[in-house]
Amino acid sequence: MAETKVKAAPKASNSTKKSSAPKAAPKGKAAATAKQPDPVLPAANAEAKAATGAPKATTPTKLEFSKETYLAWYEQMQLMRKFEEKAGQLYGQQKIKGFCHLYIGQEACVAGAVSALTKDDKWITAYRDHAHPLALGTSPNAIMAELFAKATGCSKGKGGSMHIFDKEVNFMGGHGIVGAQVPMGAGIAFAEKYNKTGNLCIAYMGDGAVRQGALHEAFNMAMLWKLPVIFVVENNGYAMGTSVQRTSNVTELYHIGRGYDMPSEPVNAMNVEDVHNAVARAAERARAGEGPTFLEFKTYRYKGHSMSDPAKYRTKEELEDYRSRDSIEAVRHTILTHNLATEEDLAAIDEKIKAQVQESVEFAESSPYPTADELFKDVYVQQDYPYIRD
Ligand SMILES: Cc1ncc(C[n+]2csc(CCOP(=O)(O)OP(=O)(O)O)c2C)c(N)n1
Ligand SMILES: [Mg+2]
Repeated sequence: MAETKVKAAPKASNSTKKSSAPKAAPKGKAAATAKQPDPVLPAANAEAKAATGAPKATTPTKLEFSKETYLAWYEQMQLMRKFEEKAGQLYGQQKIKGFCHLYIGQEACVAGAVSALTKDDKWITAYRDHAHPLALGTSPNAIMAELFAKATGCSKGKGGSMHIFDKEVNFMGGHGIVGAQVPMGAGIAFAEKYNKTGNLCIAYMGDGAVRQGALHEAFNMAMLWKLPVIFVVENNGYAMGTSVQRTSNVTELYHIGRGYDMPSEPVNAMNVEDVHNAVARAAERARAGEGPTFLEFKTYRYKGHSMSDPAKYRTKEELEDYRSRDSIEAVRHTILTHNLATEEDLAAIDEKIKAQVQESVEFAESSPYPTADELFKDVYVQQDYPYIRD
């Protein structure tokens, strides 16, 4: 079909780009405006699109999920938060060294996906990576020991905070190079498709990663080969101290999927139910052979980028606004309002988590450091690779 020729739209300056559409929209293919049905956004989520401008963690009047699911979400998210609060404290005491990026505030991004996927699906993410394996079932002991760089850590004390791995729960890391895990996620999905396993890969990234070239190459191939992959951008508004608005021409990041005709949705990720539903829809498509989905999780990190960031580039009001919609508080509220459990039941879960976290610290403290002969192990598959010399 011949493309309809359209006059170039006037170039938008930075300050006016959001309202700079040409006055008379030209006829033809390029005349689509925001008011017309979105060809990429699945109809089922049209409401979510409208809602995500101002995400609110709400208590549903009618319950969509079982009591077990709500309690599992509560427990998983509390474990993530309490574990990381402790890690933050220990970092302050210099017991944990090096880099340490906390996920506090973003917990629903992981909990809602765990409940929507199977145990055999594969996971990969960037360096903000403590919460994913915790929710997948990696022992808090092994993660805390890794933060302490101890031999009993899940990466044998050689990876640290940014390189948590656990094959047992299909967690493929833990990657420090911004965007590197995006093509790797596509590659994992390729393997699943090639081996006809019926499993998929969920690949998380930060908003900083969507401006990496590797993402675009991976998106193209994933669509071309209809790979069973769910790409998730955890849009917490900032890449280190730089806001999305200052670095991206396209600030509704899910629109980036459109260039590849990839089904793409915004998701209010302060709300665990919304996360579950979006991931479940994407998983259904992936398993039906329809290929990838790009989900933009609108979320927020309460702490700075890393432990050395006082986060002076944002306002107190902005932080408080997100805190007031905290996903854990929302789930707690739902559980209590719908009598799924009592205050005492939740307190018992909190106590259990406190003990688990404490145990992980004791385990890490009392574990040995790796020995010197570990230095060249796990670097190359081939142990006598030419670059390794005595
Ligand atoms: C290729 C590359 N460039 C730069 C860096 C330095 N760096 C580390 S984290 C980061 C910001 C990434 O932010 P985002 O993707 O939004 O993830 P978030 O920290 O918000 O989870 C940058 C630029 C890096 N690790 N890799
Ligand atoms: Mg970010």
